[in-house]
Amino acid sequence: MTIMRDEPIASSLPPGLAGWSMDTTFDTTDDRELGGIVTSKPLLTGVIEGFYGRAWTPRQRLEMLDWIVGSGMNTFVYGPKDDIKIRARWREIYNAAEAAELQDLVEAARARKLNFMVAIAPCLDVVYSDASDLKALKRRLDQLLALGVKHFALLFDDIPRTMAAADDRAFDSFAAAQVYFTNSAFEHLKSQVEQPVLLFCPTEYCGAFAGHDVPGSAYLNTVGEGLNPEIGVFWTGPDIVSKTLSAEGLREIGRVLRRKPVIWENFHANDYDIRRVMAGPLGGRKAEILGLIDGLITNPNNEFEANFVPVHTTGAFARGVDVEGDALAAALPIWQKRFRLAFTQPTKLLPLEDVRLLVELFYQPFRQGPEVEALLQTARRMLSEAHPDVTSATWREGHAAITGLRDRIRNLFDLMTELENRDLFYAFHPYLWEAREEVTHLVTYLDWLAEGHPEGTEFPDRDRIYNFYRRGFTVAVQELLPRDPSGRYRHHL
Ligand code: GDL
Repeated sequence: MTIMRDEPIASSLPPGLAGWSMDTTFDTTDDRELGGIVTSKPLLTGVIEGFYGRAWTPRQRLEMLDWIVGSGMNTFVYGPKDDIKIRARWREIYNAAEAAELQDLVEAARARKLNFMVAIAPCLDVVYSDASDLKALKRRLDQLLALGVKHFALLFDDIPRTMAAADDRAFDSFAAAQVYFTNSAFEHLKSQVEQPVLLFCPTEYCGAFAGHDVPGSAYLNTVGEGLNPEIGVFWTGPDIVSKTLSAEGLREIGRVLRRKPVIWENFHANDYDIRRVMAGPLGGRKAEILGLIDGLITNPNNEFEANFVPVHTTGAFARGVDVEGDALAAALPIWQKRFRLAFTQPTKLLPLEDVRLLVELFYQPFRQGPEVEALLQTARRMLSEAHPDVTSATWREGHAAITGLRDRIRNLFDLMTELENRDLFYAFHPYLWEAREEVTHLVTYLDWLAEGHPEGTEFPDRDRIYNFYRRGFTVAVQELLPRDPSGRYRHHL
């Protein structure tokens, strides 16, 4: 969908989103335990295109702005690792075509009253003490300021902690070098524009990178002490992809940083595991954390179309709504409108229960959807003995239930091939293919068990190449370091 610049916003929203309430000024409660830390800022909420891999298209970004508005959030951060001028070529300004593309986004965001933030990641080869590098950064900022950008992020994620020899001489530490560089950028922004916003992504952006000792991290303490208090700091939680974000953990990082963190939410990211997509609701976070953060910005799936429920439920969470219940239930029928089946007159949509099944199958990083998980549990029980009593009512019921799941997945797979929206189709196709293959294989096995094969006969494994899509170089390397059920490495297993 191309949005005309002077088109009124309400009419440019996708059907179903236009009437949604937009609450971008959601106020977080002051948290006294942080003592003395600025708390009155409105929560910065939204989406960061901040993953590795193929970036979204300009059209998808415009659509994402609508999703952000529709889910009551207020910010889009442009930061694809795939934009070479964000990271490897950070010193180079955008050419005319690239600048025009960004300008479109600036205007589209402005028309929707959204904050539009641009990331620059000078971290790979910057020499922090080199005046010409600071000049290069200012030139980049100036170009973006001229395009109307007022919100910026400086990213120092995923880099080695080594500095140029000149920096080792010039600064007490790696953190001090980054603090100097970032503070200087902020001073420059303040001299050019009123109320600029700058976020800093530290190299230690999660507890794991601070050796699981946040208060003891010299790096984070230096950032907390030295970084201009008006600059926000990104934090992903205890891990890069955090199962939970606890109030206690957020108080701890808040104390060290001397400000509340802005959460860079990787819960729905999938760039680190190409076999998965996270299409379910946000989870593992309780509303009590809202008073302990200055922002919640989600970095979701590479597949744009898989992100409707993630974005919607993240927005709902930021407004204090129960995500896995109310927000998910509200999002599904709206998302369903994108699942138009081609060649149907009048238009037919993928049935709601199939949209729900899609979400159940590709739910969250740490669990499947509840219904699918219950069925997997049934299958685990059925296969927990070498010679199960396949004539028992429980076993037969389980067999029927798993067969039913297979049939639903096959049906979903077939219907998805008819989607008019091919991006949506391809967003799930590889994952759905695997799901169908595996569950079909499982049912074939259960059928074979149920047939009561004669003692000593083997399941005809040659009918299917053994685990065919889990082969290749990566798996061969991974198999060198097997892990036991508790996750510990046992190379001799
Ligand atoms: C990261 C990267 C991010 C990536 C994510 C998930 C941060 C701050 N940086 O390490 O670009 O998408 O993990 O793989 O999260």
